[in-house]
Amino acid sequence: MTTQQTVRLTVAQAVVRFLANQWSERDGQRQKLFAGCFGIFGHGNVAGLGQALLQNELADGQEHLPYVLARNEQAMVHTSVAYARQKDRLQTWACTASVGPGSTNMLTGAALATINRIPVLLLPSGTFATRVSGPVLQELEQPYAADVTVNDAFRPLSRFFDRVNRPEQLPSALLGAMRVLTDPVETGAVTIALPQDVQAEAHDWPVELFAERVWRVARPLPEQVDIQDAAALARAAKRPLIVAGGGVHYSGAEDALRALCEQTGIPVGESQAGKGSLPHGHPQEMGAIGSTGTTAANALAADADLVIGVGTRWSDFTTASRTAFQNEDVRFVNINIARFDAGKHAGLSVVADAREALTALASELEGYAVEPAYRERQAALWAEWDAEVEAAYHPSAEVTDALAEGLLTQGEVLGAVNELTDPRDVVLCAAGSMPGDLHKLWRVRDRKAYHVEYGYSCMGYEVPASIGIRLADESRDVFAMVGDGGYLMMPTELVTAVQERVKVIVVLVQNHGFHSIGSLSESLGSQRFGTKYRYRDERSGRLEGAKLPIDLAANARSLGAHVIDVHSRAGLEQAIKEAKAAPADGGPVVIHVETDPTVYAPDSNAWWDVPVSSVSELDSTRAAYAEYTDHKARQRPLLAPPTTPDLGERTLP
Ligand SMILES: Cc1ncc(C[n+]2csc(CCOP(=O)(O)OP(=O)(O)O)c2C)c(N)n1
Ligand SMILES: [Mg+2]
Repeated sequence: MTTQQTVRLTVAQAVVRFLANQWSERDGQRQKLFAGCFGIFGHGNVAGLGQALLQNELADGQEHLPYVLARNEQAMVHTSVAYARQKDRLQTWACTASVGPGSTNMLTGAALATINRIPVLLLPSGTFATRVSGPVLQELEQPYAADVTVNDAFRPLSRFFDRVNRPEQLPSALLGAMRVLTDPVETGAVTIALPQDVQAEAHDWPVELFAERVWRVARPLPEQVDIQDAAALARAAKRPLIVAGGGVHYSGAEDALRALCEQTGIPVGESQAGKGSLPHGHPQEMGAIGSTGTTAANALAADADLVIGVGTRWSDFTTASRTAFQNEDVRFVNINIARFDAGKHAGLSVVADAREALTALASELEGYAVEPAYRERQAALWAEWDAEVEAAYHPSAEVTDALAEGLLTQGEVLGAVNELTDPRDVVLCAAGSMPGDLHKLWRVRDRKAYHVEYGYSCMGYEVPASIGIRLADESRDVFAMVGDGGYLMMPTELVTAVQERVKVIVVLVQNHGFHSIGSLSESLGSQRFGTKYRYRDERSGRLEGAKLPIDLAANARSLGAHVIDVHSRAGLEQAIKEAKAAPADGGPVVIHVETDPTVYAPDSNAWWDVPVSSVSELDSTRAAYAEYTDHKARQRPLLAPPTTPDLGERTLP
């Protein structure tokens, strides 16, 4: 009889050693599952995980889990998520935080990860499992439930949650966490709460817990019968349309999509996460769809009789709050790895990996193509839209002459960045008016070159995410487009970029407040109330006085960034070139530019459902409500027609 070999380590040391030995694999390619661990220490992790990470950093002959000090716990989750998204969800980071506020600061990041279906491992610290010293500093006490801690708030935001109250629970917690992180259906925020006394407790672990483990990321195949039904629907359709979502990118299905489109002539509209599924200029590429869509994609959507969603979760922006698809008989086919999404809009569910399903569909559709007139329509619609984009990138003298000295339009800022970056450079954004403008206007030339977080649209994502994107691929420059509001939420990680000498380029677009919410407010009758960064006016007592004397360029400079202040189109172009030429290990570069928010991106007349007060003392609100009810009348439940069309004889295998 052999006795099982064991090794004596603390729980925290076991966590670090285990994480350093996890790998993911897809299509025969293997990579470390964890690039490292971000953290901010305090009581709860300084002596537990902190000691374990130190010991790991100093050890020779062991797999390493590099530690990086961040500035804000929410931000370090954003950095990890951006890294994982850029790595097609095959690699991520762990995040450790101290007891209480350190841990709950990660909640927003957890929600963002889960909503965007991006893997990240969160290790919030907990108060004592033994409770002997309680209540400790920062401990929540609930009279009705002695075992509740602030970390229970992670439960609804995580795809997997465990709290390790005894060392014996750790192996199953870790294995469960890895299973969910590497499962493309389940993935999102994964949380293992670690009470501070448990982290420091020693235990005899079986050595096999620390063996190298490889987690295969699955590519489930579609059911042949589903592919046959989908193909029959396509053959019966006159005006089919594909809607590409983030799943196209995560699966690496761009080539399969392109082949299907070229073979059949089916056009493609893209969600925010799916943008770049086809490159700009491809004949079937109709660009953004939905509330922030192009006129081309939205015109095709309006009378499409078959909509094939690929890897999309059908958010309200994608469906223009269920007004984008107006054909009475429109049917949906949903190719999705998650049955949950595949079932939406009463669509025909094709539960599979996107690349596999698109390849199977292309072969089932051999010999089928849309009519030439439909291809001609696509080309005409696209030419019309692309001319609008060109005009936004290069506004006429009539537009620019009307601007105050030193101000640019937002469209020309995006245009200059687009035209002066390399095709592989990454543009990044999350909240404000720029995500919508980027969705409409950005010309994507590489599959990983567009990164707009629009699942949670979280102000503050941009600066920390730029670090994650750059760490994921140092051969690309990263341009974080951030508004003044978003910048003020989370400029902190510029310091982390300085510390790690990470070259990120932040384009800080100053327009003195919330242009996005301001124009939304105005369109809903709320008169831009409370959306400008202004002094309180002495007479009216309202926030409509002079502009605040804030200098965000100086702010960025004070945090260690190299800042370029621009006041003209030529100055902006020069700044972009200078930023690109900056050293690869020179840390962050910030380009500060002021824009005139009253010049809008071209409109596609699409709608987004934001309810308006149904009774009001204000004329502006009453007018907006009348318009709102008109739009509401166009909203459709998007359920299948009552009778299923006859698909004809199906050849069974
Ligand atoms: C954390 C967070 N809080 C609030 C919002 C709601 N919100 C969306 S955009 C926006 C204003 C963004 O301002 P800024 O970054 O200056 O961009 P601009 O709208 O001026 O383009 C707000 C408050 C949000 N998306 N995220
Ligand atoms: Mg702003």
